[in-house]
Amino acid sequence: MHSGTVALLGRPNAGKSTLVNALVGEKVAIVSAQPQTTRHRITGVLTEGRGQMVLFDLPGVHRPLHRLNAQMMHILRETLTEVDVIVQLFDASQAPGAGERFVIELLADIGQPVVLVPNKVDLAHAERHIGQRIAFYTEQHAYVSVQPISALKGLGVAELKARLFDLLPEAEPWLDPELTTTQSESFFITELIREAMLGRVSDELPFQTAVHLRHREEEETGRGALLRLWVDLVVERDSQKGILVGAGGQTVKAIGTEARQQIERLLGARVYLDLQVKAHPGWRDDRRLLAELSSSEGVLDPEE
Ligand SMILES: Nc1nc2c(ncn2[C@@H]2O[C@H](COP(=O)(O)OP(=O)(O)OP(=O)(O)O)[C@@H](O)[C@H]2O)c(=O)[nH]1
Ligand SMILES: [Mg+2]
Repeated sequence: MHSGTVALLGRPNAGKSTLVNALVGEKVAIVSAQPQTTRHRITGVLTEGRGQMVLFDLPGVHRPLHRLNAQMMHILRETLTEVDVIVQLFDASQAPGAGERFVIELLADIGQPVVLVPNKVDLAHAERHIGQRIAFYTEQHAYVSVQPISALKGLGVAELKARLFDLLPEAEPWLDPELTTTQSESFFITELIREAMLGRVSDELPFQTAVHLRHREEEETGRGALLRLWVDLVVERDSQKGILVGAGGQTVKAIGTEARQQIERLLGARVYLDLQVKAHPGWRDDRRLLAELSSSEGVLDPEE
């Protein structure tokens, strides 16, 4: 059997989280049309007769301007040095540029095999230019293979999976085969709320918003388990609160309804969600809040 770790590398919005969900066959990572959706290392686990693949979904590569972003890039760099195989994903529907060069630079001192994966081949723009876009990468790094895919439509994903298992070292699975993720339930809850929020707001606001689970209680009722959640949507400035609250509170209400339904579906419990919008100037540079926000993150040491 072949078992080991795989890191997902690429720019924001390349489709890394979509691919991790497609490989695992279950939703373990949130996805949105906004860049910088993933802020932590999310672990997805896939166990088959062939072995076990531990996938690390990572934040998209970008130049950090805040402590939050520096933390994101730090965990990314660290993960790249630890894994058995790296998957470098790019959006094949877009012309490469300086952002892509910055991603390739991260591979300069990396000795592990890297598989180049052009994604979004379902989009018309991707097909026409794919050869030339692949060449942009292969001229700058020695990839072990190239596998075009559509993570969204599932095209090429089985082929990619087979290639990745081939590249993993011969080893028995070391994690429980039933496991699909190692993140804590509380962390996944805040992620699902952030996903609902990202689907409702655009532009600069998503970068400036965090989800903070203040308190949770579980209760057994005659109708099954009830999960009560008290959650803050944290923004940078008082003036931004209005955007999330919306006229007559309709935006925060819609985010809450959407998130509650997702949490209920994925965790199989009834949920009561108290969602508040709060301003916390400078939260992206606040060491204490950042530590608290990542404390429930399911970090798995590949050496364990
Ligand atoms: N058409 C198309 N869209 C895709 C495909 N894969 C992902 N997307 C879309 O691309 C957007 C970004 O997807 P994500 O999976 O969140 O991208 P990511 O690389 O994890 O982004 P960050 O977490 O911000 O780094 C979403 O709107 C996805 O639905 C694909 O194969 N085809
Ligand atoms: Mg992501």
